[in-house]
Amino acid sequence: MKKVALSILMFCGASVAHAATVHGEHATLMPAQDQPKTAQHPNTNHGNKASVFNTLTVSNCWIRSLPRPTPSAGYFLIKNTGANDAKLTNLTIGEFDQVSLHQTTNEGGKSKMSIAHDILIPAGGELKFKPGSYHAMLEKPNQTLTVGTHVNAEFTFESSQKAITTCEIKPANTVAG
Ligand SMILES: [Cu+2]
Repeated sequence: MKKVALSILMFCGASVAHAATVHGEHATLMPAQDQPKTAQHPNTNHGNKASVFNTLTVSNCWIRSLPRPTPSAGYFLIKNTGANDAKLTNLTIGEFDQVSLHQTTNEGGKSKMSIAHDILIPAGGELKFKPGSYHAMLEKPNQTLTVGTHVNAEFTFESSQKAITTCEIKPANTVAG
């Protein structure tokens, strides 16, 4: 109990300092979720557990811009503040008709990618999707995406918890995010 009270105190202290000084870290604290422009949720069946225990967040999401109909890839950071390990099972991005979760591995100097199973985000830990590793394989784009714009992405975990974030369309030659 003492520890909890202390954390709250520290949090309040931090908030005051935050208000008094100017620094631009808001983005990492609060991912923007209001993107009315292309908000088309194909899945209206949101599990009611999802909003109650929000221990999984996704940030820093970006998508490599490639000319249609070339498949592209998406990268992001998943954080798990919960007490249990989490498993990512699905990702939906309305602008792509086919989205799958892939893993690039290196076997004897040969790069190879395959469907990723058991994508584990450890309790209290994080997992980064990045070039050369885990990535979202984005196929069958249904519209042209402009560099600098954002699209909505909805992540589903094994617990049926969901996380929603926005992904920035970045130039094809982007190295890492
Ligand atoms: Cu792939």
